[in-house]
Amino acid sequence: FHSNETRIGVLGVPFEEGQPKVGVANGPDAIRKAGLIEQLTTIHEKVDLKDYGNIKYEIMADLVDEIQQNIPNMKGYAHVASCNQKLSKEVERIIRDGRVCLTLGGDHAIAVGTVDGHIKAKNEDLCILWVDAHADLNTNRTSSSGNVHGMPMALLASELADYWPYLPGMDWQKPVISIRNVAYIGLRSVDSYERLVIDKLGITAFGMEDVENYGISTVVKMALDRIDPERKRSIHVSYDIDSLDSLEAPSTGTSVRGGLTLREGIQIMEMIHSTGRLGAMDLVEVNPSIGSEQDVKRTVDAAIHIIMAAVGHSRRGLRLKDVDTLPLQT
Ligand code: 6HN
Ligand code: MN
Ligand code: MN
Ligand code: MN
Repeated sequence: FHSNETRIGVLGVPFEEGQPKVGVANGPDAIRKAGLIEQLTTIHEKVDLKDYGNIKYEIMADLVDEIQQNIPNMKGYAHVASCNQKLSKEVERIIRDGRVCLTLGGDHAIAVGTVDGHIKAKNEDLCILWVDAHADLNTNRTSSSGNVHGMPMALLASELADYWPYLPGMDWQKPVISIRNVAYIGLRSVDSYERLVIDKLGITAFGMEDVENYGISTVVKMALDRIDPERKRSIHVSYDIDSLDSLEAPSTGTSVRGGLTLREGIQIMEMIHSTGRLGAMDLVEVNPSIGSEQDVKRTVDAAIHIIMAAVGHSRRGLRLKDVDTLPLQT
């Protein structure tokens, strides 16, 4: 089933304070420059696309000094809090405008804002598919890096709220999503405390060995059975490009070999599209400053393929409307 109108809003978030590598802030522009917007409008005649440009935020000045003393082990905290507050509002506005919100990162710390905005716009329960090599489930106590892009899922999950200190400047963010409504696909680099949380809370987590054993289609079906059993929830896909194998997506900050093929990555999003309930998607961690020109091209191109699948591009080709014969020679 494809409704004949597709309403999409694209939002860029040039944010890189959630991790130490320079360049991931240029992800949105690299993806646009490679032709994303033009390609999206070719999916079919009825695509209504609006590019909201790149987000701009002002840092909450009062946070800067206070935070570094009071919240240990969250690098760039003032930026993370400030950017996500603005981002949540923007995502909420785009979804309320009746569009699927497509957010281009930036590092994965921005998922705090996109998921929050999605929850606020839909005002109902939501489910999350987290496609990633990593679980992004660290707290500031368990993280060995202090990089907030390894923490967004722990900030969002209601079950983990008690494991955080008071976070000034984050009061707008309510950790209301239950971890029972979250499924991971693609895991292969999980920290010990993250593993503990996954086991204790019984989180739905499909690692690469599950993809190997069951195949990607079955994995996606099993994930949806768990997080959206009644097939009624709005789906949030948070797609970290490092879920793909390093050969498919070399230009990313925390690449891990042995990952998804691009075919598997596309298949996931075709299946999500066919539910008709994709509400928002993040495509994060494309870093055009990592690797050769070829590497960057390949990574950006993979990102575009995945996004195209998410919004209805079919590998079977476009079905012509009201045409069922070939044109004759004249
Ligand atoms: N990402 N688990 C590691 C950490 O630093 O907490 C890696 C996190 C990677 C985060 O790729 O979005
Ligand atoms: Mn930086
Ligand atoms: Mn991630
Ligand atoms: Mn990752």
